[in-house]
Amino acid sequence: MRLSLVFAVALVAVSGAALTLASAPAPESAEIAILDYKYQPATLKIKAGTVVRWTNKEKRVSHSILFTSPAASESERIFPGESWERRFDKPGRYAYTCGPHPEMQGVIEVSE
Ligand SMILES: [Cu+2]
Repeated sequence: MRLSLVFAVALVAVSGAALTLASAPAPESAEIAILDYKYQPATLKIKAGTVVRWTNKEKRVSHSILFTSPAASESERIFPGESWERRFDKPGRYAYTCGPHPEMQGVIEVSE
C-alpha cells in the first residue's frame, strides 16, 4: 500500500517533467511603430526566432514592409491602427523599405 503511494507520487512527478519539456518556450516578440513616415526604431536587433510586429500609428497614411534583401517580399498594405507580423528564424541583416514611400528605411539585424 505504502509502496504504491510512493510510486504514484513518482509517476506524477515524471509526467510533470515531461510536460515541461514538451512545451516549447514562447517566441520573443518586438514592436516597431510606424509614425511620421518613419519606422521607430529604424534599426532593430533581435535574436533568431523573434516575432516582429509593425503597427501603423499614422492618422491617414497606409504603409507596407517591403524587404529588399536577402530576399524580396512585401507585406499587404498596413492601414492606420493595423499591425503586421513576421517571424525571423535565420540570422542575417534584413533591409526593408515601404512600397509606396521608398524614402522610408528600416533594418532588422537577427543574431543566433
Ligand atoms: Cu509608407
